[in-house]
Amino acid sequence: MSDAAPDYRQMWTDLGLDLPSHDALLGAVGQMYGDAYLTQENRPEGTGYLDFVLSEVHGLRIKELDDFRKDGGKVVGTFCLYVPEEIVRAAGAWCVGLCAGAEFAYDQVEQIMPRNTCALIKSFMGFKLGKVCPYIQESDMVVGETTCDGKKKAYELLGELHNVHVMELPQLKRDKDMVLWRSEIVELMTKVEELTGKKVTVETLKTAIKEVNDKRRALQRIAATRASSPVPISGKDALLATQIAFYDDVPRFTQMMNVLADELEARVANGTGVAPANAKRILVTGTPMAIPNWKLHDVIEKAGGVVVGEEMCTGSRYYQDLVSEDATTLEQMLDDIAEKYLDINCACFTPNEGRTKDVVRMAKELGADGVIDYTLNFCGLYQMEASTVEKAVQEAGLPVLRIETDYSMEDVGQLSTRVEAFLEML
Ligand code: BJ8
Repeated sequence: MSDAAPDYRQMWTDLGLDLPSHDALLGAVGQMYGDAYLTQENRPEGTGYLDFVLSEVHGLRIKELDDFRKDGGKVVGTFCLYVPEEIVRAAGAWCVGLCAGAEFAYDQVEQIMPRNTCALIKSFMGFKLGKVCPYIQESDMVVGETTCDGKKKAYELLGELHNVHVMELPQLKRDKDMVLWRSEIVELMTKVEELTGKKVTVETLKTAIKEVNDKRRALQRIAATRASSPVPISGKDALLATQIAFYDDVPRFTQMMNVLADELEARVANGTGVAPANAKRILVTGTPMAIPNWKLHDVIEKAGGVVVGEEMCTGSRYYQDLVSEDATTLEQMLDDIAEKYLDINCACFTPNEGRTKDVVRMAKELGADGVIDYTLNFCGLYQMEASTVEKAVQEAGLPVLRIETDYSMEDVGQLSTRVEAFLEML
């Protein structure tokens, strides 16, 4: 993590962070990063950019957001894939995914929400209450969404502390649901336009669609190389690339990920891998792994397996689909955006057959030997869906291991034992 450079400390103070708590958080994340990432061997050189971004996660990137806002720019924070970054950018604002991947200030969180709330929700409230997240402090507006019940109610609590706008996400995918969803996107557009004082135009939206598509295309290139054996990049590094996609500068990130993809394609061509060709290949599916949640990937890869894909919001759900670039009118572009985003397969939808199909398709395409279904404790949606996923994967001839966990490190030993046994059985 970044050394506590004096200029950053002043910036953090001005943002209202609690410096001792913030130092403790950065220290803990730096330790986790070192253990999980810097111990890897034979990493592609292009992952140096990921190391750099992570080392400046609360430093340089926050300074960029800070400078942007001092010049009159606006920042919009999000917690979910359904918030269209294209709309935010087209109105002249920047979009950042907010921190929700580590335990912090749970004692304060549990005073206002039940203990048996999922770690992702407790984490984002803890970051806010514990005053350790500079991203939310830099966010002029947070956009929430009516996905699961926990998040829905958590946004009410967050709304007492921050400017929050909630999008109503339908839970079915019928024509009338699309009408509602499109109207929510138009309302978001109006909200961001009010925030920035800039109108979304055909030109700005076209540019934003192209920029965000290019980012997703770069991640698709990286994902495609993971079908090779030996795998040219670890699951941990590929996961980190997707996590960083949510908050890094879009054109710069795209450029650097294309450089990484070039290197990975060359590695595939000459047979260079990060893991031996006989390492067991795992597809992970389930709830998102928000930064700095690297726990399961670390356990799998330290046990000798290699993660070849993530069917999750910090994985294929983020980059597999693009918004059409053919539209010439604003109305058509809004239709295309609504369609692309409603296509995401979150377990908050009923039915959610698209997810099961994606898991089976990805497992085949990536040559997976097994699937690990990962769910955060107390996430009823993904826990409920686990048996459907398991059945479909088993029918496709692959074994499944179900994992329910949280962000604490207490169960790492037990998880390792279960994962090792699973890998051995494959
Ligand atoms: S599109 S997966 S990012 S809602 S883990 S908070 S569901 S109780 S994160 Fe999600 Fe959007 Fe869906 Fe993706 Fe609730 Fe479950 Fe917690 Fe969750």
